[in-house]
Amino acid sequence: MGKPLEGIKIIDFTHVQAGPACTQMLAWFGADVIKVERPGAGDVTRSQLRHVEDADALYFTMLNSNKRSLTLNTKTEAGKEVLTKLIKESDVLVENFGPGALDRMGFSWEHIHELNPGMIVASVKGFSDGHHYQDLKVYENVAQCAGGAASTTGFWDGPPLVTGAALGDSNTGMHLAIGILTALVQRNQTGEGQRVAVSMQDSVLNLCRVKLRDQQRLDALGYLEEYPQYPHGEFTDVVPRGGNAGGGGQPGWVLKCKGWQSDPNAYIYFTIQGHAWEPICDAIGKPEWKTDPEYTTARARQDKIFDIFSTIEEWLSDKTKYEAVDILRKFDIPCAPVLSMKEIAADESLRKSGSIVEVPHPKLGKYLTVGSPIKFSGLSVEITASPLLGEHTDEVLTGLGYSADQIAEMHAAQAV
Ligand code: CAO
Repeated sequence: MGKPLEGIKIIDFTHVQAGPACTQMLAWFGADVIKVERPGAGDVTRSQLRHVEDADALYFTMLNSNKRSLTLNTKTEAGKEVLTKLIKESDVLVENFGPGALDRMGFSWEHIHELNPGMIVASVKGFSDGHHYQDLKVYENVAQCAGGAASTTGFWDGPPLVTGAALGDSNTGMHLAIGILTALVQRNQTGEGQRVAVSMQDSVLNLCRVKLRDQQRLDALGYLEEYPQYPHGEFTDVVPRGGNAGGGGQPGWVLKCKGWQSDPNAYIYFTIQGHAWEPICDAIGKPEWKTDPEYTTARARQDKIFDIFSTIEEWLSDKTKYEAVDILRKFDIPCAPVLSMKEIAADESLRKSGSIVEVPHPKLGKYLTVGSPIKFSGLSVEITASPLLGEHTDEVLTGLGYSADQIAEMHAAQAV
């Protein structure tokens, strides 16, 4: 069976993380993704945080697998000519330059649409068109702050906190991928391309919707019953940082297990799901709580939730996080160990499912990267190495009809 996106040609004008994460996923699913990079330099992440001298950094290799690399100085006439030809025969152009850069290059949406009416032009920007910050350049943590994640993450007595998950970058790329696929489906119906724009602020906000829910509840009630501040602490008029509290109707917390004094990740996340209260009492050796009206309902438990968590921590004190989860899973209690990256890298299940893969690479030998988190019954996603800078330049130019002499001239004309 062919790959679903086979035949879709994508000009990948992306760099750093937000855009590359999007186009990498489309490449995994079969699109021909041609990464256009500045000659001599390429995507800045090729050289950022290297761990092997003269080899592409993992930051680059882990966001650009399954692609081809074409070096092109699109500020030269020769480069513009090649880009024009590419636009005429491609389906999608994806970019995440700073605001206005594509227009300054001479490739406005109107011009691209004129060259190829079927083309989809997909962009990531920090803020959406017309937003009062639309001129700002944006990186990951800036977006986490602007999208509501930072003000609602962390502990109430500390500053706003960003998370290690790339909510601003990769998450925005995933939103953009959905937008591109939607526009491709619409093009099948109408024959027309369109612009698809996703802002990092909006993508973070989309994942923070429960906090917007909480703001409205707080406005109405003056308190939020599932937050640690309730009922003993104070609320102001803004959604507070809730530490490790569960964001839904099920109270939860990160609890210490055996060895927490020396192992920073000797913890589990423990959720007190309503229906699991009786099994929890049995599991932690507190059967008397099953019938005590002070404990039988979620509302009755709320004002002593941290005492309950302390009791569970006492029970956990002689169990490793793995032992604890193995006991609790038998009682149908939603929980998981807090896993370090070292543990995740070595996880046999993740390797078996293809969620973590080892990829051979000409300069790094091999490297570990994430595979597709989406599993299909009719597609097996194979991850191949990211391209070296300009690895496919001659191949792509030949495909566009350039002769060997013209390609040599092109290289000379584009020299920076
Ligand atoms: N040939 C010639 N010029 C090229 C080129 C090529 N192949 N590829 C890029 N360029 C030029 C662009 O034309 C642009 O030039 P001008 O500014 O002179 O018009 C420049 O390189 C790129 O500028 P930039 O603003 O994109 O790059 P930056 O390093 O200054 O900013 C970033 C980086 C990420 C802050 C900015 O691109 C941005 O805000 N992007 C949108 C939001 C985003 O995606 N952020 C996520 C990044 S991941 O953390």
